[in-house]
Amino acid sequence: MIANNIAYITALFSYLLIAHSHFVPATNQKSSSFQIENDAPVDVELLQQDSLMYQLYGDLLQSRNGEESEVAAARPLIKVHPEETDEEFRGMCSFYNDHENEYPEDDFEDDLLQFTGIVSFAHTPIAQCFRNTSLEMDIAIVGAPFDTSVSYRPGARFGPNGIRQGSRRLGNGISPVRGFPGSKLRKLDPYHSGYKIVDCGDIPMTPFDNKLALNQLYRGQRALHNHSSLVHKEQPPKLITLGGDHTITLMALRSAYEHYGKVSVIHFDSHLDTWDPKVLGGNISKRAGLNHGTFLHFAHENGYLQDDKNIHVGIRAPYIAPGFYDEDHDYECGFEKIVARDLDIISLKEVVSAIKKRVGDGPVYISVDIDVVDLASAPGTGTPETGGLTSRELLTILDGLEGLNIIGADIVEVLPAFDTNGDITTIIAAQVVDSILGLMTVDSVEN
Ligand SMILES: *[C@@H]1O[C@H](CO)[C@@H](O)[C@H](O)[C@H]1NC(C)=O
Ligand SMILES: *[C@@H]1O[C@H](CO)[C@@H](O)[C@H](O)[C@H]1NC(C)=O
Ligand SMILES: *[C@@H]1O[C@H](CO)[C@@H](O)[C@H](O)[C@H]1NC(C)=O
Ligand SMILES: [Mn+2]
Repeated sequence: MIANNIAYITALFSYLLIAHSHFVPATNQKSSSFQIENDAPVDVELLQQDSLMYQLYGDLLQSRNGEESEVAAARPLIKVHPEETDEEFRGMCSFYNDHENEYPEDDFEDDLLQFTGIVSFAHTPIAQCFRNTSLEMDIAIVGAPFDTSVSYRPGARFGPNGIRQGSRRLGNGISPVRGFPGSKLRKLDPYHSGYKIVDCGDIPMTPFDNKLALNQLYRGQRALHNHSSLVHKEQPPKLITLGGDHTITLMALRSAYEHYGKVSVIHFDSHLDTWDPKVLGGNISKRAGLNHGTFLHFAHENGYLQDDKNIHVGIRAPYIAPGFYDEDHDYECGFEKIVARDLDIISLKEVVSAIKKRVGDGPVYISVDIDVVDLASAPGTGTPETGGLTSRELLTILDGLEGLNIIGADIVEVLPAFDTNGDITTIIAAQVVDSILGLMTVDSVEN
Protein backbone atom coordinates (compact mmCIF):
# COMPACT_ATOMS: atom_id res chain seq x y z
CA MET A 1 0.00 0.00 0.00
CA ILE A 2 2.71 2.44 1.04
CA ALA A 3 4.89 1.31 -1.84
CA ASN A 4 1.95 1.85 -4.20
CA ASN A 5 1.43 5.36 -2.93
CA ILE A 6 5.09 6.19 -3.29
CA ALA A 7 5.10 4.90 -6.86
CA TYR A 8 1.97 6.90 -7.49
CA ILE A 9 3.37 10.11 -6.08
CA THR A 10 6.58 9.60 -8.07
CA ALA A 11 4.52 9.16 -11.23
CA LEU A 12 2.55 12.33 -10.46
CA PHE A 13 5.70 14.35 -9.96
CA SER A 14 7.15 13.07 -13.23
CA TYR A 15 3.91 14.16 -14.87
CA LEU A 16 4.23 17.55 -13.21
CA LEU A 17 7.75 17.95 -14.56
CA ILE A 18 6.80 16.93 -18.09
CA ALA A 19 3.71 19.14 -18.00
CA HIS A 20 5.76 22.05 -16.73
CA SER A 21 8.22 21.71 -19.56
CA HIS A 22 5.45 22.62 -22.04
CA PHE A 23 5.06 26.07 -20.54
CA VAL A 24 7.29 28.81 -21.90
CA PRO A 25 7.23 32.25 -20.25
CA ALA A 26 5.99 34.70 -22.88
CA THR A 27 7.90 37.89 -23.55
CA ASN A 28 6.18 41.13 -22.50
CA GLN A 29 3.82 39.18 -20.29
CA LYS A 30 2.40 40.37 -17.00
CA SER A 31 3.78 38.43 -14.11
CA SER A 32 0.37 36.85 -13.51
CA SER A 33 0.12 34.85 -16.72
CA PHE A 34 1.99 32.28 -18.75
CA GLN A 35 1.52 31.37 -22.33
CA ILE A 36 1.29 27.81 -23.53
CA GLU A 37 3.20 27.34 -26.75
CA ASN A 38 0.85 28.11 -29.69
CA ASP A 39 -2.01 28.63 -27.31
CA ALA A 40 -3.86 31.21 -25.21
CA PRO A 41 -2.50 32.78 -21.96
CA VAL A 42 -3.15 30.88 -18.75
CA ASP A 43 -4.49 32.33 -15.53
CA VAL A 44 -1.84 31.64 -12.89
CA GLU A 45 -4.25 31.60 -9.96
CA LEU A 46 -6.37 28.99 -11.67
CA LEU A 47 -3.24 27.02 -12.48
CA GLN A 48 -2.17 27.11 -8.82
CA GLN A 49 -5.55 25.92 -7.58
CA ASP A 50 -5.54 23.08 -10.04
CA SER A 51 -1.89 22.26 -9.54
CA LEU A 52 -0.87 18.77 -8.54
CA MET A 53 1.17 20.18 -5.69
CA TYR A 54 -1.92 21.86 -4.34
CA GLN A 55 -3.96 18.73 -4.85
CA LEU A 56 -1.38 16.59 -3.08
CA TYR A 57 -0.40 18.85 -0.22
CA GLY A 58 -3.24 21.34 0.14
CA ASP A 59 -2.40 24.66 1.65
CA LEU A 60 1.02 24.45 3.30
CA LEU A 61 0.57 27.77 4.99
CA GLN A 62 -1.46 28.28 8.09
CA SER A 63 -1.61 31.50 10.03
CA ARG A 64 -0.46 31.92 13.61
CA ASN A 65 -2.64 31.35 16.67
CA GLY A 66 -4.57 28.59 14.96
CA GLU A 67 -6.57 31.08 12.87
CA GLU A 68 -6.91 30.08 9.28
CA SER A 69 -5.45 32.44 6.74
CA GLU A 70 -7.85 33.93 4.19
CA VAL A 71 -6.35 31.77 1.51
CA ALA A 72 -6.76 28.61 3.53
CA ALA A 73 -10.33 29.47 4.49
CA ALA A 74 -11.33 30.04 0.88
CA ARG A 75 -10.42 26.53 -0.24
CA PRO A 76 -10.93 22.96 0.78
CA LEU A 77 -7.79 21.46 2.28
CA ILE A 78 -7.13 19.39 -0.81
CA LYS A 79 -9.10 19.99 -3.94
CA VAL A 80 -9.87 17.03 -6.15
CA HIS A 81 -10.49 17.90 -9.74
CA PRO A 82 -14.12 17.05 -10.63
CA GLU A 83 -12.98 15.08 -13.65
CA GLU A 84 -10.51 13.02 -11.66
CA THR A 85 -11.50 9.38 -12.18
CA ASP A 86 -8.65 7.56 -10.49
CA GLU A 87 -10.20 5.98 -7.39
CA GLU A 88 -6.90 5.44 -5.63
CA PHE A 89 -5.97 9.08 -6.08
CA ARG A 90 -9.38 10.21 -4.84
CA GLY A 91 -8.96 7.92 -1.84
CA MET A 92 -5.54 9.39 -1.09
CA CYS A 93 -6.93 12.93 -1.25
CA SER A 94 -9.73 12.10 1.14
CA PHE A 95 -7.16 10.55 3.49
CA TYR A 96 -5.29 13.85 3.60
CA ASN A 97 -8.55 15.78 3.97
CA ASP A 98 -9.47 13.63 6.95
CA HIS A 99 -6.02 13.86 8.51
CA GLU A 100 -5.14 17.53 8.53
CA ASN A 101 -1.58 18.58 9.20
CA GLU A 102 -1.06 20.44 12.40
CA TYR A 103 1.75 22.95 12.27
CA PRO A 104 3.55 23.91 15.48
CA GLU A 105 2.90 27.44 16.69
CA ASP A 106 6.53 27.92 17.71
CA ASP A 107 8.63 29.26 14.83
CA PHE A 108 11.87 28.50 16.67
CA GLU A 109 11.57 24.77 17.25
CA ASP A 110 14.66 22.69 16.55
CA ASP A 111 13.06 20.31 14.07
CA LEU A 112 15.47 17.85 12.39
CA LEU A 113 18.38 18.88 14.56
CA GLN A 114 20.78 16.27 13.20
CA PHE A 115 21.76 17.78 9.89
CA THR A 116 20.84 21.43 10.28
CA GLY A 117 22.59 24.37 11.83
CA ILE A 118 26.16 25.68 11.77
CA VAL A 119 28.28 22.65 12.60
CA SER A 120 29.68 22.49 16.11
CA PHE A 121 30.77 19.34 17.92
CA ALA A 122 27.58 17.34 18.62
CA HIS A 123 25.53 20.57 18.34
CA THR A 124 27.09 21.96 21.53
CA PRO A 125 26.85 25.77 21.72
CA ILE A 126 29.53 27.71 19.85
CA ALA A 127 31.28 30.00 22.33
CA GLN A 128 33.51 33.05 21.84
CA CYS A 129 36.06 31.61 24.27
CA PHE A 130 38.97 33.75 23.08
CA ARG A 131 37.07 37.06 23.07
CA ASN A 132 35.15 36.80 26.32
CA THR A 133 37.32 35.80 29.24
CA SER A 134 34.37 35.84 31.67
CA LEU A 135 32.51 33.01 29.92
CA GLU A 136 32.17 30.04 32.25
CA MET A 137 32.40 26.47 30.97
CA ASP A 138 33.08 22.99 32.31
CA ILE A 139 34.32 21.30 29.16
CA ALA A 140 35.74 23.14 26.16
CA ILE A 141 36.12 21.43 22.79
CA VAL A 142 38.68 23.15 20.57
CA GLY A 143 40.34 22.46 17.24
CA ALA A 144 44.09 22.51 16.55
CA PRO A 145 44.34 22.63 12.74
CA PHE A 146 48.00 21.79 12.24
CA ASP A 147 49.80 19.16 10.13
CA THR A 148 53.26 20.44 9.26
CA SER A 149 55.15 18.03 11.54
CA VAL A 150 54.21 14.76 9.92
CA SER A 151 56.46 12.08 8.45
CA TYR A 152 53.97 10.61 5.96
CA ARG A 153 50.56 11.84 4.74
CA PRO A 154 49.58 15.46 5.50
CA GLY A 155 45.96 16.70 5.86
CA ALA A 156 45.19 16.64 9.59
CA ARG A 157 44.74 20.42 9.55
CA PHE A 158 41.26 19.62 8.28
CA GLY A 159 40.66 17.14 11.11
CA PRO A 160 38.75 19.45 13.48
CA ASN A 161 36.01 20.25 11.02
CA GLY A 162 35.94 16.65 9.79
CA ILE A 163 35.35 15.42 13.33
CA ARG A 164 32.60 17.99 13.82
CA GLN A 165 30.93 16.78 10.60
CA GLY A 166 31.21 13.24 11.91
CA SER A 167 29.52 14.24 15.17
CA ARG A 168 26.19 15.42 13.80
CA ARG A 169 24.15 12.49 15.12
CA LEU A 170 25.56 12.94 18.62
CA GLY A 171 24.33 15.26 21.33
CA ASN A 172 21.28 13.57 22.78
CA GLY A 173 20.21 10.54 24.67
CA ILE A 174 21.40 7.80 26.95
CA SER A 175 23.39 5.08 25.20
CA PRO A 176 22.46 1.61 26.44
CA VAL A 177 25.95 0.25 25.71
CA ARG A 178 28.13 2.91 27.32
CA GLY A 179 30.40 1.30 29.92
CA PHE A 180 30.33 -2.17 31.39
CA PRO A 181 27.05 -3.66 32.73
CA GLY A 182 26.08 -2.02 36.01
CA SER A 183 28.23 1.05 35.43
CA LYS A 184 27.00 4.61 35.93
CA LEU A 185 27.82 5.31 32.28
CA ARG A 186 24.72 3.31 31.32
CA LYS A 187 22.53 6.02 32.84
CA LEU A 188 24.42 8.97 31.37
CA ASP A 189 23.64 11.55 28.71
CA PRO A 190 26.80 13.71 28.84
CA TYR A 191 25.10 16.58 27.02
CA HIS A 192 22.37 16.90 29.67
CA SER A 193 24.39 16.02 32.73
CA GLY A 194 24.61 19.50 34.28
CA TYR A 195 28.08 20.14 32.86
CA LYS A 196 28.37 23.03 30.42
CA ILE A 197 30.04 21.77 27.25
CA VAL A 198 30.95 24.32 24.57
CA ASP A 199 32.70 24.30 21.20
CA CYS A 200 35.31 27.07 21.15
CA GLY A 201 36.10 26.70 17.43
CA ASP A 202 39.73 26.40 16.36
CA ILE A 203 42.93 27.96 17.61
CA PRO A 204 44.66 29.66 14.67
CA MET A 205 47.96 27.90 13.84
CA THR A 206 50.20 29.13 11.04
CA PRO A 207 51.17 26.56 8.39
CA PHE A 208 54.43 28.42 7.68
CA ASP A 209 56.38 28.21 10.91
CA ASN A 210 56.04 25.32 13.35
CA LYS A 211 57.64 27.18 16.23
CA LEU A 212 55.13 30.00 15.93
CA ALA A 213 52.22 27.58 15.36
CA LEU A 214 53.00 25.64 18.55
CA ASN A 215 53.29 28.89 20.48
CA GLN A 216 49.86 29.92 19.16
CA LEU A 217 48.45 26.60 20.32
CA TYR A 218 50.04 26.90 23.76
CA ARG A 219 48.60 30.38 24.24
CA GLY A 220 45.19 29.17 23.07
CA GLN A 221 45.20 26.25 25.52
CA ARG A 222 46.38 28.49 28.33
CA ALA A 223 43.59 30.98 27.61
CA LEU A 224 40.98 28.20 27.79
CA HIS A 225 42.41 26.83 31.04
CA ASN A 226 42.10 30.36 32.44
CA HIS A 227 38.28 30.41 32.18
CA SER A 228 36.18 29.64 35.25
CA SER A 229 34.09 26.50 35.49
CA LEU A 230 30.66 25.90 36.96
CA VAL A 231 30.34 22.42 38.45
CA HIS A 232 33.80 21.97 40.00
CA LYS A 233 34.57 25.66 40.53
CA GLU A 234 37.97 24.98 42.05
CA GLN A 235 39.20 23.40 38.80
CA PRO A 236 39.81 24.93 35.39
CA PRO A 237 37.63 23.74 32.48
CA LYS A 238 38.57 20.38 30.99
CA LEU A 239 39.81 20.60 27.41
CA ILE A 240 39.26 18.20 24.54
CA THR A 241 41.45 19.10 21.57
CA LEU A 242 40.62 18.00 18.03
CA GLY A 243 43.84 17.58 16.04
CA GLY A 244 45.79 18.24 14.05
CA ASP A 245 48.82 15.99 13.83
CA HIS A 246 50.01 14.39 17.06
CA THR A 247 52.57 17.13 17.81
CA ILE A 248 49.71 19.25 19.17
CA THR A 249 49.52 17.03 22.27
CA LEU A 250 52.77 18.53 23.56
CA MET A 251 51.21 21.99 23.98
CA ALA A 252 48.03 20.55 25.49
CA LEU A 253 50.20 18.68 28.03
CA ARG A 254 52.22 21.78 28.77
CA SER A 255 49.14 23.84 29.60
CA ALA A 256 47.62 20.96 31.60
CA TYR A 257 50.88 20.55 33.54
CA GLU A 258 50.79 24.23 34.52
CA HIS A 259 47.40 23.69 36.18
CA TYR A 260 47.62 20.16 37.55
CA GLY A 261 51.31 19.39 37.84
CA LYS A 262 52.65 16.17 36.33
CA VAL A 263 49.96 14.14 34.56
CA SER A 264 49.67 10.48 33.55
CA VAL A 265 49.11 9.84 29.86
CA ILE A 266 47.04 7.03 28.38
CA HIS A 267 48.18 6.97 24.80
CA PHE A 268 46.17 5.06 22.17
CA ASP A 269 48.32 4.75 19.05
CA SER A 270 49.93 2.27 16.71
CA HIS A 271 53.23 4.18 17.13
CA LEU A 272 55.32 4.80 20.23
CA ASP A 273 55.69 8.58 19.66
CA THR A 274 58.48 8.65 22.27
CA TRP A 275 61.10 8.39 19.57
CA ASP A 276 64.44 9.88 20.38
CA PRO A 277 64.76 12.95 18.12
CA LYS A 278 68.21 11.67 17.18
CA VAL A 279 66.40 8.78 15.48
CA LEU A 280 63.49 10.68 13.95
CA GLY A 281 64.06 14.06 12.33
CA GLY A 282 66.73 15.43 14.66
CA ASN A 283 69.57 14.42 12.37
CA ILE A 284 68.06 16.71 9.67
CA SER A 285 67.83 19.81 11.87
CA LYS A 286 67.33 20.44 15.58
CA ARG A 287 63.91 21.93 14.93
CA ALA A 288 62.81 18.97 12.78
CA GLY A 289 63.49 16.78 15.82
CA LEU A 290 60.19 17.94 17.33
CA ASN A 291 57.45 16.22 15.35
CA HIS A 292 54.48 13.85 15.61
CA GLY A 293 56.75 10.90 16.45
CA THR A 294 58.86 12.53 19.16
CA PHE A 295 56.53 14.81 21.15
CA LEU A 296 56.20 12.32 24.04
CA HIS A 297 60.00 12.24 24.36
CA PHE A 298 59.84 16.01 24.86
CA ALA A 299 56.85 15.80 27.22
CA HIS A 300 58.96 13.50 29.40
CA GLU A 301 62.12 15.60 29.04
CA ASN A 302 60.19 18.78 30.01
CA GLY A 303 58.79 17.07 33.11
CA TYR A 304 55.10 17.15 32.15
CA LEU A 305 54.63 13.39 32.68
CA GLN A 306 54.35 11.36 35.86
CA ASP A 307 57.31 8.99 36.08
CA ASP A 308 56.30 5.39 35.35
CA LYS A 309 52.55 6.10 35.27
CA ASN A 310 52.01 6.29 31.52
CA ILE A 311 50.85 3.61 29.13
CA HIS A 312 50.45 3.01 25.39
CA VAL A 313 47.61 0.92 23.99
CA GLY A 314 47.51 -0.58 20.49
CA ILE A 315 51.18 -0.35 19.50
CA ARG A 316 52.15 -2.24 16.33
CA ALA A 317 54.33 -0.08 14.04
CA PRO A 318 57.92 -1.18 13.45
CA TYR A 319 60.75 0.41 15.41
CA ILE A 320 63.05 2.81 13.61
CA ALA A 321 66.46 2.50 15.31
CA PRO A 322 68.31 -0.83 15.06
CA GLY A 323 67.55 -3.49 17.70
CA PHE A 324 65.48 -2.54 20.76
CA TYR A 325 66.80 0.98 21.24
CA ASP A 326 63.34 2.56 20.64
CA GLU A 327 61.72 0.24 23.17
CA ASP A 328 64.36 0.93 25.82
CA HIS A 329 64.06 4.67 25.20
CA ASP A 330 60.28 4.36 25.55
CA TYR A 331 60.64 2.80 29.03
CA GLU A 332 62.98 5.63 30.00
CA CYS A 333 60.24 8.11 29.05
CA GLY A 334 57.96 6.45 31.61
CA PHE A 335 55.77 4.24 29.42
CA GLU A 336 54.51 0.69 29.58
CA LYS A 337 52.71 -0.77 26.59
CA ILE A 338 49.84 -3.01 25.58
CA VAL A 339 50.52 -3.97 21.97
CA ALA A 340 47.69 -4.47 19.48
CA ARG A 341 48.01 -8.26 19.43
CA ASP A 342 47.75 -8.49 23.22
CA LEU A 343 44.04 -7.97 22.55
CA ASP A 344 43.92 -11.44 20.96
CA ILE A 345 45.32 -12.97 24.14
CA ILE A 346 43.94 -10.98 27.07
CA SER A 347 40.38 -9.74 27.57
CA LEU A 348 39.33 -6.11 27.32
CA LYS A 349 38.57 -6.20 31.05
CA GLU A 350 42.18 -7.15 31.70
CA VAL A 351 43.35 -4.35 29.40
CA VAL A 352 41.24 -1.89 31.39
CA SER A 353 42.56 -3.08 34.76
CA ALA A 354 46.14 -2.92 33.51
CA ILE A 355 45.61 0.69 32.42
CA LYS A 356 43.91 1.69 35.69
CA LYS A 357 46.62 0.04 37.76
CA ARG A 358 49.29 1.82 35.77
CA VAL A 359 47.94 5.39 35.93
CA GLY A 360 46.55 5.45 39.47
CA ASP A 361 44.38 8.18 41.01
CA GLY A 362 46.16 11.32 39.82
CA PRO A 363 45.23 13.60 36.92
CA VAL A 364 45.03 11.65 33.67
CA TYR A 365 45.31 12.87 30.09
CA ILE A 366 43.98 10.65 27.27
CA SER A 367 45.51 11.01 23.82
CA VAL A 368 43.91 9.04 21.00
CA ASP A 369 45.68 8.79 17.66
CA ILE A 370 42.96 7.54 15.30
CA ASP A 371 45.58 5.25 13.69
CA VAL A 372 45.16 2.97 16.72
CA VAL A 373 42.01 1.79 14.93
CA ASP A 374 42.54 -0.67 12.11
CA LEU A 375 43.01 1.01 8.76
CA ALA A 376 40.00 -0.90 7.43
CA SER A 377 37.78 1.23 9.69
CA ALA A 378 39.89 4.36 9.86
CA PRO A 379 41.65 4.90 6.52
CA GLY A 380 41.56 8.70 6.93
CA THR A 381 44.79 8.98 8.87
CA GLY A 382 48.41 10.01 8.33
CA THR A 383 50.40 6.86 9.04
CA PRO A 384 48.08 3.85 8.72
CA GLU A 385 49.16 0.47 10.11
CA THR A 386 47.56 -2.94 9.67
CA GLY A 387 46.31 -5.16 12.50
CA GLY A 388 44.63 -2.48 14.59
CA LEU A 389 41.72 -2.23 17.01
CA THR A 390 38.09 -2.32 15.96
CA SER A 391 36.12 0.80 16.81
CA ARG A 392 34.17 -1.29 19.35
CA GLU A 393 37.34 -2.46 21.11
CA LEU A 394 38.55 1.13 21.39
CA LEU A 395 35.20 2.41 22.72
CA THR A 396 34.89 -0.46 25.20
CA ILE A 397 38.37 0.19 26.60
CA LEU A 398 37.67 3.94 26.84
CA ASP A 399 34.37 3.38 28.64
CA GLY A 400 36.15 0.98 30.99
CA LEU A 401 38.16 3.92 32.29
CA GLU A 402 35.14 5.24 34.25
CA GLY A 403 36.28 6.56 37.61
CA LEU A 404 39.66 7.93 36.53
CA ASN A 405 40.30 11.65 36.94
CA ILE A 406 40.37 12.63 33.26
CA ILE A 407 41.47 16.28 33.07
CA GLY A 408 42.08 16.59 29.34
CA ALA A 409 42.11 14.64 26.10
CA ASP A 410 42.67 14.82 22.38
CA ILE A 411 41.89 12.94 19.20
CA VAL A 412 44.48 13.43 16.49
CA GLU A 413 45.71 12.42 13.02
CA VAL A 414 42.26 12.51 11.42
CA LEU A 415 42.65 13.27 7.68
CA PRO A 416 39.26 13.77 6.03
CA ALA A 417 40.86 13.81 2.55
CA PHE A 418 41.89 10.15 2.94
CA ASP A 419 38.60 9.06 4.48
CA THR A 420 35.93 7.22 2.49
CA ASN A 421 32.90 9.10 1.20
CA GLY A 422 31.03 7.35 4.02
CA ASP A 423 33.02 9.46 6.52
CA ILE A 424 33.85 6.38 8.57
CA THR A 425 37.04 7.75 10.14
CA THR A 426 35.50 11.04 11.24
CA ILE A 427 32.43 9.28 12.64
CA ILE A 428 34.65 7.01 14.77
CA ALA A 429 36.73 10.01 15.87
CA ALA A 430 33.57 11.84 16.93
CA GLN A 431 32.39 8.82 18.90
CA VAL A 432 35.75 8.72 20.70
CA VAL A 433 35.18 12.30 21.84
CA ASP A 434 31.66 11.35 22.92
CA SER A 435 33.12 8.53 25.06
CA ILE A 436 35.62 10.92 26.64
CA LEU A 437 32.79 13.35 27.39
CA GLY A 438 31.13 10.41 29.14
CA LEU A 439 34.19 9.86 31.34
CA MET A 440 34.36 13.58 32.16
CA THR A 441 30.69 13.88 33.16
CA VAL A 442 29.86 10.46 34.66
CA ASP A 443 30.23 11.71 38.25
CA SER A 444 26.92 13.55 37.68
CA VAL A 445 25.09 10.18 37.83
CA GLU A 446 23.98 9.17 41.29
CA ASN A 447 24.44 5.44 41.85
C1 LIG B 1 30.81 37.49 28.40
O1 LIG B 1 30.24 36.42 29.10
C2 LIG B 1 29.54 36.81 30.26
C3 LIG B 1 29.15 35.56 31.01
O2 LIG B 1 28.41 34.71 30.22
C4 LIG B 1 28.37 37.67 29.85
O3 LIG B 1 27.66 38.10 31.00
C5 LIG B 1 28.88 38.89 29.07
O4 LIG B 1 27.80 39.63 28.57
C6 LIG B 1 29.75 38.46 27.92
N1 LIG B 1 30.38 39.62 27.32
C7 LIG B 1 30.36 39.85 26.02
C8 LIG B 1 31.08 41.06 25.56
O5 LIG B 1 29.82 39.09 25.23
C1 LIG C 1 44.25 34.50 33.72
O1 LIG C 1 43.22 35.26 34.33
C2 LIG C 1 43.69 36.15 35.33
C3 LIG C 1 42.50 36.79 36.02
O2 LIG C 1 41.29 36.52 35.40
C4 LIG C 1 44.57 37.18 34.68
O3 LIG C 1 45.06 38.07 35.65
C5 LIG C 1 45.73 36.46 34.00
O4 LIG C 1 46.51 37.39 33.31
C6 LIG C 1 45.24 35.42 33.04
N1 LIG C 1 46.38 34.66 32.58
C7 LIG C 1 46.55 34.38 31.31
C8 LIG C 1 47.78 33.60 31.01
O5 LIG C 1 45.80 34.73 30.43
C1 LIG D 1 68.55 10.20 10.00
O1 LIG D 1 68.40 8.99 10.69
C2 LIG D 1 67.57 8.06 10.04
C3 LIG D 1 67.37 6.88 11.00
O2 LIG D 1 68.58 6.43 11.52
C4 LIG D 1 68.16 7.67 8.72
O3 LIG D 1 67.29 6.75 8.06
C5 LIG D 1 68.32 8.91 7.88
O4 LIG D 1 68.98 8.59 6.68
C6 LIG D 1 69.13 9.97 8.63
N1 LIG D 1 69.11 11.19 7.87
C7 LIG D 1 70.19 11.95 7.72
C8 LIG D 1 69.98 13.22 6.93
O5 LIG D 1 71.25 11.68 8.20
MN1 LIG E 1 50.66 9.26 17.04
